[in-house]
Amino acid sequence: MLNSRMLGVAMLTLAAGALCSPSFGAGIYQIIDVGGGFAEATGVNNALQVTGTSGSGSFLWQNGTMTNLGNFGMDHSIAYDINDAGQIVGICWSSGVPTDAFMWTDGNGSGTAEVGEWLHIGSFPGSTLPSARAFAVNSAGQVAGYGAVQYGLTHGFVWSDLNDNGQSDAGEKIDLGTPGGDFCTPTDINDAGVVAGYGETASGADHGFVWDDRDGNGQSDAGEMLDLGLPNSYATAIGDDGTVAGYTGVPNQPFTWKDLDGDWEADQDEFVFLGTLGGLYARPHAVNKHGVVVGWSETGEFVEGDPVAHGWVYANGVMHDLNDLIPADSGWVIESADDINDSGAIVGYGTGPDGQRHAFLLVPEPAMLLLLAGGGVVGLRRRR
Ligand SMILES: [Ca+2]
Ligand SMILES: [Ca+2]
Ligand SMILES: [Ca+2]
Ligand SMILES: [Ca+2]
Repeated sequence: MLNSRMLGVAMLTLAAGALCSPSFGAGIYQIIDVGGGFAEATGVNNALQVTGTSGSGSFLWQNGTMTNLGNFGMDHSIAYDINDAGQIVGICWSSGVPTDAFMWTDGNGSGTAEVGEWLHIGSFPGSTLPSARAFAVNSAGQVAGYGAVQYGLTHGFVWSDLNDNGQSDAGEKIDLGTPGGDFCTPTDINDAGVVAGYGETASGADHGFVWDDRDGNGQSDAGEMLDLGLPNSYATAIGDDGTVAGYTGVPNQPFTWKDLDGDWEADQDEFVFLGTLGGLYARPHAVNKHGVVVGWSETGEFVEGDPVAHGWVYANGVMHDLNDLIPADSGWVIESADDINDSGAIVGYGTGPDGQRHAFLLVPEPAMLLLLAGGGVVGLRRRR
C-alpha cells in the first residue's frame, strides 16, 4: 500500500516525468531562431524584444523579425542590454576614435535606428581619455558602465538623462570610483538602481562588488560600494530581487549572493555555489527577479581537443543543461545563455541546424513557468 507520503512522492515523480517525457512537447522550452550571420543575443526584455550583435552590427529582434540597427554613428558596435522600454545600450567604435557607450531609444517607433535616436554617453568631464562603455540599462533608463579618467584608470558610473534632453550632459553621471585600485567594471543594474560589477582593490586583487546609493543623494558615498570579499571574483549580474550572480576565477566557482539578513555585509552563509555542468569553468550571465540564473559552462567533454560548452539555467537549486530542456530533434546545440527575462524566456547563442552560429530565444512552456516561479513543481529530472 502506498502511504500518503509515498503517494506524494509518486505524484511528484509523475509530475517530473511529465515535464521531461516526449509526450510533453518533447521539451519544455520552445526554441526560436533569432538569426544567423554569427549572431549572439545578449538581452531580452519582458516584451520579448531581443537585442544582440550579428556580423553586420547591433540588432533588434521583435515579432519574429531581426532588424539591423547599424552602429550608431560609428563603424562597429556591440549591443549588451535592452530594457522594458526597448532602449538598447552597448559600445560603438571606429578606428582612431575612442570606444564610446551608446544608448538607442526608438523615438519615432519605427523599429529602426534613425539619426537623433542614439546618444553617446562619453566619459567623465575632464577625462584625458574620453572612452566609455555601457553594459546594462534598467527600466528607469539608468545605464551602468565605465569611463576612462586617464590612461590606466577607469571609474564605474551610473548615467541617466536627468534633464531629458536626449544627450549626455555634465552632472548626469554618478561616479562610482573603484574598489580602491585602478579599474571598475559595473556589469549590471537592477530596477532599484543597485549595481553589480567587479574592480581592482587597493592591493591589486580583482573583487566582485555591489553598489547602492543607500542614502539616495545621487552620489556614491563611503560604504555604498560593498566588496563581496571573495578573492579573484567577478559579479556579472543582479536581479530585481537583489540576487547577485558572479564567479570566482581560481578555482572557478559560479555563485549567487543575496543580503538575506539585510545588514549590507556579504556573509558567508549568504553565498550559494552553483557548480558546473561537469567541466572546469562556468560563468553566470544574468539573473531574473525570481533569482533564476543563466550562463555558460564547460561540460567536461572535448571535441578535437577543445572543451565543449553549453548554456544552462539554474532554478530551485539545480543547474540544468538547456540542451536537455529543448526538443531532442531540434538540431540545435545551445552553447551559452546570456539573458533571462522575468517570465523565464532565455536568449544566447548556439549552433543551429545549419551548423552555423545563431542567436536563439527560448520561450518556456507553461510548466516551466511554474517551475521558474517556484510554484510547486519540485522535481525536474535530468534526462542523462
Ligand atoms: Ca526609429
Ligand atoms: Ca541630458
Ligand atoms: Ca549616496
Ligand atoms: Ca548580509
